Amino acid sequence: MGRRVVLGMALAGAAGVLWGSGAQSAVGRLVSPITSAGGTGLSGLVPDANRFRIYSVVGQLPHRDQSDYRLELGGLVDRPQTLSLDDLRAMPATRLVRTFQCVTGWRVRGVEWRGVALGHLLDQMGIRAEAGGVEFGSFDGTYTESLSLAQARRADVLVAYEMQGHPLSDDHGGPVRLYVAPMFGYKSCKWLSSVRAVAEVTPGYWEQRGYPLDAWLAGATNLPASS
Ligand SMILES: Nc1nc2c(c(=O)[nH]1)N[C@H]1C(S)=C(S)[C@@H](COP(=O)(O)O)O[C@H]1N2
Ligand SMILES: [Mo]
Repeated sequence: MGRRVVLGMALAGAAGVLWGSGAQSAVGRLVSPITSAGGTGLSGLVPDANRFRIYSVVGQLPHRDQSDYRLELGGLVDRPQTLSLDDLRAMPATRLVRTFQCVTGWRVRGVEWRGVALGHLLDQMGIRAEAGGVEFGSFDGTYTESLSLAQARRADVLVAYEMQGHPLSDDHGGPVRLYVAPMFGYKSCKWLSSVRAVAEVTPGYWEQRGYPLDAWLAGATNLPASS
């Protein structure tokens, strides 16, 4: 475990914010822990605008080598499959530049993401008619999220492997995370390990703890969780 992680955990507690990192370069990162309350990073103020807070509900940063990474696609589908990072990189890529926003108030403008449209994977999986939702799992062993099928098919929902022109780092959920551009950050499951078609939308980690199922940012064209 790196020095920054240890320092961040010592100051921020076992869960929640580990440190803040700059949007512009992963190299120019500063240790910038803020007070954590129940793992949500609720500090009552935004001490440092335009910086990411690094979140992990398990209190550590899971690591998976790029060559060992696998994404399990399954559930109510005709073609369950396991993809490597190379498989994902060989698919058509989508680039998005958007503001990243946490429901606790911090935001980072102009963040560049690159990855595969989740809808492309859903097409490959052959979603069965009885499916209504998509469930996401993390190799941190704890975090979950979900979207309605209609939400998951939006062109601005990515299975992302690059951020700011670099491979996605451990702290931001690499090698692969979900990036749900039109919604608050908690939908964007880090350390993504599985995508499963399910009968209906199921509440994820934070939703079981009170966050709303629909997490639309202002200005997004909304599709309800039930659609
Ligand atoms: N596996 C996992 N994914 C997660 C979280 C988490 O704690 N664990 N936190 C969520 C929340 S609340 C936010 S705002 C973003 C933060 O992304 P970042 O850590 O890259 O800043 O990740 C989301 N995805
Ligand atoms: Mo968040």
